Amino acid sequence: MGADVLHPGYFTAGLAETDPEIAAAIDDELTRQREVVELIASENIVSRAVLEAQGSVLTNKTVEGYPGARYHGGAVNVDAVERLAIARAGKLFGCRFANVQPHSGSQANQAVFQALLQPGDAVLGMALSAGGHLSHGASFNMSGRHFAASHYGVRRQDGRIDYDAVARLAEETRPKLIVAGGSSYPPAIDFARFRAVADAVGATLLVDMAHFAGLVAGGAHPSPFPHAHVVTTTTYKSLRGARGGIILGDDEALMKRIDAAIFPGVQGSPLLHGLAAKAACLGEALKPAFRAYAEAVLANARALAATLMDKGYDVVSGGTDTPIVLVDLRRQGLKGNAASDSLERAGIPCNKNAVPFDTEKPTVTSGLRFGSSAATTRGFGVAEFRLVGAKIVQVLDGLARDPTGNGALEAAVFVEVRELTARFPIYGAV
Ligand code: DSN
Repeated sequence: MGADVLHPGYFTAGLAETDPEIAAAIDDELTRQREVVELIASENIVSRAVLEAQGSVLTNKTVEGYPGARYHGGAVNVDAVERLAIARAGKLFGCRFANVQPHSGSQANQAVFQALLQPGDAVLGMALSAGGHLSHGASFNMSGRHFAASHYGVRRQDGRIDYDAVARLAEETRPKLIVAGGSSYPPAIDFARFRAVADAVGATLLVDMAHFAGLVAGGAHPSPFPHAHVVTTTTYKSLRGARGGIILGDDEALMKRIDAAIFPGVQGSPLLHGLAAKAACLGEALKPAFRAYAEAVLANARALAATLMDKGYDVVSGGTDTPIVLVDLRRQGLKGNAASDSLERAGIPCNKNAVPFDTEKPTVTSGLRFGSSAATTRGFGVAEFRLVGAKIVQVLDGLARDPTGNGALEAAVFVEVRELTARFPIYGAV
């Protein structure tokens, strides 16, 4: 009896036929992605090839362990995929070892903590409120609950890390691990300075380059190597891949501990379809065209920052060296939540974000975080980012003037946004 008798259409019918509700939601999401100017800094638009790898039959396969040393049989093809992903990650970032199994950036960071620390050990990371990430020791995250986390911030006058203050904190708290990097810190980080601080107290230096990894890959941002002992990243922001994480390093003994921390320490079976998608995105990032993409992401973010500043908006740190632009709305008297809702209704999704020394709750905030990676992928250049910056200002100025009556302006801007995005189609013209 074939599968078709037991469950007709199982291997042949598509989602629209078998589950119209889910198919409709996915179709609607494609329409949304086609129409809006996506400025959420942790998003991108993957290639058709990456999409194909992510949706491949590798989702049927389960293994545990690493290539050549699996706990399940039938691993020959996924071994080849994982070996390619490892080799490509090492070549792209110029390091000797890579673990490509983390399901996410948070799990990559968890594995580093698990590999290098005992519960209760001291760690030092950037405060969430200053632009750090949950997994860098936030009190409500595993990294802050199980470890003695201290935090450095940024200077009030320029929104930048005070490296002398980091050095003092490290002397006081004697961390075993120092984390550099964050989720909303636009300037470049002085990796050499962090390494000097780490060396002075005998700490390991972890650089989390999730937001600017694509720029490092494309030569548009300094590399954390050789300064970092270990580097984590996600694959789906400026690196332009499907969702997932990677851990990189040059120290064989340390990376062996990381491997054991990912499996069996933090995760079980890797997501093999995701692993193939990572390999595909790394392959794309190794091609010469990716360098032009990385340079454009940076130029576009800077064009957006400059446009907003020209119109009187405060951009934290006065610009950016990454895809991130962080806007402080306090001068306009706006809250981040209302501002992001208004921009979403105008077809420009972004996220509300705390700014340094914010007094609003995380669900409200006084800021907005923009990222240039996704719109750059669809072909936007500096001219389009200036135009989008002007539209953002139009919407936000309107909201500041009339907090409850901005609907007509939002709708008018969305019409212009649709006209703009229609000129830069994704996944084929409609
Ligand atoms: N780390 C989160 C962010 O920056 O939005 C998700 O990737």
